[in-house]
Amino acid sequence: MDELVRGLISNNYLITPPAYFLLSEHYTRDFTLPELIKFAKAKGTFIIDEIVAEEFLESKGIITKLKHLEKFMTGKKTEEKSIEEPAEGQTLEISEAKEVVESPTSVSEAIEELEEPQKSSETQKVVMAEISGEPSVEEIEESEEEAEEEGEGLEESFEVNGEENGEVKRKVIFEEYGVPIVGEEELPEEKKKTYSVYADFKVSPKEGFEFIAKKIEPDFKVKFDVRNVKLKPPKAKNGTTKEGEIVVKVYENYFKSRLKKMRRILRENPEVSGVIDIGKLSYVNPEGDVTIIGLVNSKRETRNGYMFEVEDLTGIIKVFIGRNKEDYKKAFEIMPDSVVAFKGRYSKRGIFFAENIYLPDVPLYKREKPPLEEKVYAVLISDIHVGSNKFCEKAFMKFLEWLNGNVNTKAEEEIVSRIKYLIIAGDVVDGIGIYPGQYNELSIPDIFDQYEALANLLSNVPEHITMFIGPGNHDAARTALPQPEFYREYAKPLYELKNAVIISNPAVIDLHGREFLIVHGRGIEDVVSYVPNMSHHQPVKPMVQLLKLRHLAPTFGGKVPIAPDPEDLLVIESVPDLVQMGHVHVLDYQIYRGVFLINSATWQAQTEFQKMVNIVPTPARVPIIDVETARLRMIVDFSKWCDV
Ligand code: D5M
Ligand code: FE
Ligand code: ZN
Repeated sequence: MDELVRGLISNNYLITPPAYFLLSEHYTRDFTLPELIKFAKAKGTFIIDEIVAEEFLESKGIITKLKHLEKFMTGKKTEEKSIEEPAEGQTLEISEAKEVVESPTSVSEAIEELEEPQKSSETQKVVMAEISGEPSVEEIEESEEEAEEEGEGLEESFEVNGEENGEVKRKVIFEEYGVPIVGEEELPEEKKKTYSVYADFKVSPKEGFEFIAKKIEPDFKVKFDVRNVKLKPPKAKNGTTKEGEIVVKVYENYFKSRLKKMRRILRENPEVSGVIDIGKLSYVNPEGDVTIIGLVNSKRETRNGYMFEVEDLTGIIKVFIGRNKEDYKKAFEIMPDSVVAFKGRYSKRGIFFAENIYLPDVPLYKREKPPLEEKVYAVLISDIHVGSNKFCEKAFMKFLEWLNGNVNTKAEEEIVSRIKYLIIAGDVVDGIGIYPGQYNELSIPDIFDQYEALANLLSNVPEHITMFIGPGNHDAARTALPQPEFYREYAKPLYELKNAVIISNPAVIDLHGREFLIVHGRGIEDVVSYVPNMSHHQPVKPMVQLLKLRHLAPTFGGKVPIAPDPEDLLVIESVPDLVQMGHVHVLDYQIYRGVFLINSATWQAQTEFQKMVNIVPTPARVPIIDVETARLRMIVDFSKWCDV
């Protein structure tokens, strides 16, 4: 691979093909790698595209924009640069790299920052070097020192790094979106993995420990799994139907489905009466109160209140609620695209003046469930993030030992002996390419190995405990919600676990007659963005909000991508006994109208990215749920072993 591309990749920067064509002919002769990185860093980007490249060359006085554009428009490619550069150029680069190291405001800062995680972990460093096969600027400096000592030239020092000049056929391959990847020809020979996939970690049930759960009959059913829903995609009626029409049709069906389901929920509320279609409003007696149910297309604060645009299958109308109304505050809770009911009067001016707002919500009281003969417990976890160098592996191993009977107190003994279920609500591995700079924070830089590592760990969960495992946004699965399953090709080792049931996100599990709604929880992000007084630090509040709206991610076009399936599978159709979410990495719980809501936190310590956005996780706390009451029985804290 080209030296420039390789150098950038090893420092965690990417270059697009047009930018490469622009820069390659000038590289080493007119500018150095640290200079380019410094420039990109100042621009706040990890991707060097054509614009960045152009601005960089301009800043160096190498080109005028016009000149370059002309050349680029004619499509003339510059010759790919071979590794056999004049030694002079190399020397220049080294000396400049060294120079910037000494300057406190230089690019070395950027590079050091990026390389910090490698420094903190020797393994990581080895992995990085092995994968990229390219010396980072830091390593170049080291090489230089070696070279100086030995009185050798730079080429030799590259050989130390396994890069023999000219012998390997260099080739840059550009993946989709112009991301350069390593060419086939130069993939290094398969080497032994320098990271552990926990194959040698084995725990067995503690001898003499009585696992009462072994004798308790399992009683579980996956009540709702996205994969069991037969979606009927609309078909083109004839040969002339265009693709675009099908897309429109899918969205139409999606919203129809949402409206229909939410209408049913809202009408269970006895206060929501006298419902009429929006299209029929102009026929009603202007004196009487009526109720409309519709999807809120938009919401706008005015001087005196809130103005909404509300739509049902028969029409669209503007709905106004004044500040003086009792239900005015409920307007804050309405998220875009959620479905709510308004009671009020239709004015012939075409505006509906609302007195009351009804969120779909859940009934005030819950039906009692018959008691269970035996106490059984379920353990809720999420966001394990195996493969991240912030994964609290020691704490997770302690947890596995605990499940196997290595307990500290009598109370723990009683609980462990009766644990029958372990639910894992997504982000089970850290994945790859999930956020910029993630590569530097991976201890297992391969998605297959991450799932293998996770499965090796989970193979230590005692066999009498049934695991339910669903995907999250870091997993190898569809990004848009709902997420049907882990892609089998990647997560094969999970599917092969004997006592695991793979579930979708979301899913509903019935445990001994209690309904557990299991969701990864990206919808929380949208609530935090759209509803006042919500924060990541207390995730259960946004979870309650979603329950009140009876939808796991109501807003289209927000932070969370939603697949326009022909049916809306994110509606919370039946009221569960318990809702578990993860994603925000903070343990938090609350009872709302008889429903127990809990966020099961994480096994990942704070990442660099989370530091930047002020997310403070509470890793390695394990909530244990009493299945009978669907309430919290105990939190076991393993965080003292989370010293990553
Ligand atoms: O999410 C871990 C936490 O990080 C969670 O609170 C959401 C937050 N997060 C994740 N991605 C972003 C972006 N792009 N901006 C802001 N906050 C984010 P996890 O899914 O484990 O990465
Ligand atoms: Fe996560
Ligand atoms: Zn997540």
